[in-house]
Amino acid sequence: MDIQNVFVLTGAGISAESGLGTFRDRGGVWSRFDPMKLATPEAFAADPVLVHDFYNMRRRDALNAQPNAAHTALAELESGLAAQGRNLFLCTQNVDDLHERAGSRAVVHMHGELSRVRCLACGDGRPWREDLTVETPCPSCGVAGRMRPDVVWFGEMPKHLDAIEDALIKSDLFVAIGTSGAVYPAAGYVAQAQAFGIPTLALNLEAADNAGMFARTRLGLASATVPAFVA
Ligand code: BV8
Repeated sequence: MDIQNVFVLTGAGISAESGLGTFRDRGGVWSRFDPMKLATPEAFAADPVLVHDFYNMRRRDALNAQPNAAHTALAELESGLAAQGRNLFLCTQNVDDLHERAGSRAVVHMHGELSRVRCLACGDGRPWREDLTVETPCPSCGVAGRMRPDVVWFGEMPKHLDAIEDALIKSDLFVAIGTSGAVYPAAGYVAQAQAFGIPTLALNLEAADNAGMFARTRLGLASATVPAFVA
């Protein structure tokens, strides 16, 4: 089969070997922190300082982490396909920047990015800065106390959904890497690919919640399975 467009969806598992915690594995982020107290708009309204501290901790961890062989392999896949006039659409649920730091040029962060903040008063989005606190006035509208992490919380609309759906329909291969298939709408993409007759592949450490939806699965560490897939 001639594969022109590859759609790759990544989750926290691809960054696990870089030392960043996953969410639902044993000892994962959500087993240590309550997502309803940290990753919802209501949580931010209730305690913006607690939420900012949580994301500052995640940001520091991400800055101290290095991309691993799986991130690098996807960057090589992107450039290799482009050299042949073909395309990789890389959609990540992750909010870290390890794909970019591994060399990927086009990364779609459907759950937003740790490296960005957004003003709730005027909507202005901008890079996060070390000295930024909850009280920092927005440089665009001047309102203080309304800057939030520019990530997508539970109950919020993920970003770039139209571009994602468009790329998914056009893809010739759907690959999910390091995701538990627990969070929607991302977890539903494999079912959509199947419905469109698109071949599907899961590269995961263990069977995901939606494992039954994949035509093929390769279990193992992403740092081994992704380079093997790309080779
Ligand atoms: C929304 C961002 C309205 C900030 C996160 C049906 C349809 C639509 C919505 C819903 C629905 N049912 C329920 C909902 C609501 C909800 C939802 O899905 N809840 C779940 C818990 C049931 N969804 C939402 O609220 C979403 N918004 O629905 O808006 C809408 C409606 C229709 C259509 C569109 C929109 C917003 C969800 C985003 C929430 N934000 N985080 C932050 O990071 O703090 S959630 C969080 O989960 C992260 O973003 C994370 O990326 C995401 C998914 O987790 P995974 O990446 O999969 O990580 P996990 O730990 O779970 O799994 C890791 C996997 O890796 C494991 O399988 C493990 O085996 C594997 N692994 C580990 N190590 C390795 C490895 N694999 C390979 N190698 C290794 N070394």
